[in-house]
Amino acid sequence: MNQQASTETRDTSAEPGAEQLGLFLYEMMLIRRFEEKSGEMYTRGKIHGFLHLYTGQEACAVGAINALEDRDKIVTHYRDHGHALARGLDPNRVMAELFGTMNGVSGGRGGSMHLYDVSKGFLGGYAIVAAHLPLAVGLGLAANMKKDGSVAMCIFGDGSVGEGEFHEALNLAVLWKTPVVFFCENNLYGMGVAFAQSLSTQIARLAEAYNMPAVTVNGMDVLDVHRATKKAVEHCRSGNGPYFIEAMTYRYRGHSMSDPELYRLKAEIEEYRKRDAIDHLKAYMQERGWLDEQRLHEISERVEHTVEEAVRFAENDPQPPISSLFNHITREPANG
Ligand SMILES: Cc1ncc(C[n+]2csc(CCOP(=O)(O)OP(=O)(O)O)c2C)c(N)n1
Ligand SMILES: [Mg+2]
Repeated sequence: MNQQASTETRDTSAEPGAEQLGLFLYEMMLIRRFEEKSGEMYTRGKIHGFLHLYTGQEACAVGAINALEDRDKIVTHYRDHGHALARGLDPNRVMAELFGTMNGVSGGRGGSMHLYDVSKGFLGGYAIVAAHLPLAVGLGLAANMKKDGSVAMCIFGDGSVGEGEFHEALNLAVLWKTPVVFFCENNLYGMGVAFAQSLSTQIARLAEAYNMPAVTVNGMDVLDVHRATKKAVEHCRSGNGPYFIEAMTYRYRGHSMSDPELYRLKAEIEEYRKRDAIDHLKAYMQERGWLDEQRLHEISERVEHTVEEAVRFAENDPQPPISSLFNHITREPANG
């Protein structure tokens, strides 16, 4: 396993330049603001049900998803807002889905955990831990059978490793040589148990046990994530089978909105906030003269406008009618 991805000898001319990093910064700031706003809307009673915020993990979504092409597919877990936004789903319709209204990306029927947009190859957030890993293997198998050159990205949390599907999916993906990038967001906690108290080894080493190339990256550094994911995607697209990335990251907020967070110290959160991925990227760009006050101001304004517009859209979007309650539950018989 290569834990030194950031210090590998590499061709720096292929690194993202000023323009691409400006886009990464915009997306990361958009996700951060969108999540803050979602939290606010939840406490105001506009969003019901479960809400898992992605704050702190932005570099993972942006670095990984920007390594994909349009023809590629994504399946992810329930902490999915950041992934949807990084994939270019309409923020208005994502917010509407959180509000449960008609023009939400899933018609208001899925909510926060089940964002979906087939036109973007975004095949869903999944609420059941690890249930989507076998689906990714199926997507990879389909890509091989259709020979369409697509790659499936499967994003999941560290909690998945305790599930049988994790092991079944990794094993089959290798045996069937499916083009799947397994992207694990190791934020150090499941719901309330520290990862260190539940697994005796590193997650990437489990992938190695299944004969899958695996790398551990700094999930608080968008460049590190992007670099590793590009390599992984290339590996998969070239017919070499799956690839595993473990991104070490941290969530700043509780597991969901009703988490008293008794399992960690506030000082630990503060410590990770000092390594904030957005601050890190800003500093990187400033050092190179790629980000001045004016540009940062423009990006912030655009973020603010997009999020305000998303809330306005969702607030004015109607609830699905009661008559649609049973739609999409059973299929209409073919002959009426
Ligand atoms: C099969 C299954 N068991 C339990 C749960 C309840 N549950 C929801 S989230 C979660 C923790 C998952 O943690 P992790 O995969 O690390 O993701 P994170 O929330 O840290 O992003 C659990 C146990 C579930 N949704 N599915
Ligand atoms: Mg976790």
